[in-house]
Amino acid sequence: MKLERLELREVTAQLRFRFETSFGVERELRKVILVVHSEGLEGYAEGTANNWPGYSYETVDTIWESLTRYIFPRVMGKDYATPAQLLRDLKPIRGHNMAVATLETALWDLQAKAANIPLWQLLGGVRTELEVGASLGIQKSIEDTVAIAQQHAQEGYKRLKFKVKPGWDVAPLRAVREALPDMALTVDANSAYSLTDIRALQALDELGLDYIEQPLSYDDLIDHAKLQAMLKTPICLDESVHSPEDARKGLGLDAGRIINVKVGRVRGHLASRRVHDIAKSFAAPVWCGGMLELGIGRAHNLHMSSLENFSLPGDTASASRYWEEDIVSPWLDAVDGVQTIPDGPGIGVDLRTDVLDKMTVRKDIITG
Ligand code: OSB
Ligand code: MG
Repeated sequence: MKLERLELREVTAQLRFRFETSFGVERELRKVILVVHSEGLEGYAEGTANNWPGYSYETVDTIWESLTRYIFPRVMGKDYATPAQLLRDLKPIRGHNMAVATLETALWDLQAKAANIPLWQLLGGVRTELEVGASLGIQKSIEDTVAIAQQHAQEGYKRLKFKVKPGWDVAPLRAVREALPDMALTVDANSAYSLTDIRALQALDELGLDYIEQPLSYDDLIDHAKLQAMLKTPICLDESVHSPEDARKGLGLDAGRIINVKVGRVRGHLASRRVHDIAKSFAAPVWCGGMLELGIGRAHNLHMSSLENFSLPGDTASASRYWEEDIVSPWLDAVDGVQTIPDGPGIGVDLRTDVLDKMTVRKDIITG
């Protein structure tokens, strides 16, 4: 896969709902889209950072800068047999995992297209039908929370995840639990708590949640281990795991018992697969997280979720839940809470260049 010509774009898209988390509100999203041209094929990737450094220090702007200033100059014109070879050349770049993953995942798409197989097969996946969940933002009231929970349960989602923060946790979840006694429910705090909030966390522990996602700091494993020892509910690590090494340490310390794998956060598909393998060796399930992706990032997430140990529903909900229009066809929509991985070569979706052009706010062409 010779890196002959790269097309980098920034696009904007309006979310169909207001998405509030403990770190802020998302509405108008900016995304980076990369098309790698190589030997007559096109590899597609999406940068998964958000607009603002609330979830991660990486943003749309840092992805753009890292790719154009540090990453592309090291690799342009080179010929890579595998994404692993690319990663070796990018090893000196510390961090910027979402930027590295943008190029790495495009190479996986290319490699699968060159072999004329779907990406899930190249990754070693075992299933093409995926049970999916939905991640629901903080609502204005408890009634709104119960209503949106019931709506998504009716649509067939297999697990509902609620964003929480101190002061917005036990009461809304208790109301949802009463309305949906048998539903798989989880919460995601995006690092909003500390050990001094133990009373709220212990009250959540009584609600029969499948897991509590990233309650404590993004860079912490020690306090998560202390908290896990005090809870029946498994902790699921998200922000704390940036690498397979972090997964080994986190699970080894019993800082959590489940991992949310986000392809960008851990540096791409190869690292995601390693996190998956390490979790499996600890008998810990993983699931695929989301970053409010457009169709390219969503397709990559679906392919990754085909691996065996992705045994819990992911945040890989229907694309039409998020967007009026998407940049790929076909639509990546779940039917009764089940997504089917697109079957064509590579990520298996076509770019809708008309929509992409309409959403594009900047564009750069890099040649080798
Ligand atoms: O913590 O999982 C998270 C979105 C942006 C940043 C962080 C997170 C999320 C989500 C939404 O929960 C997942 C999705 O629906 O794509
Ligand atoms: Mg999360």
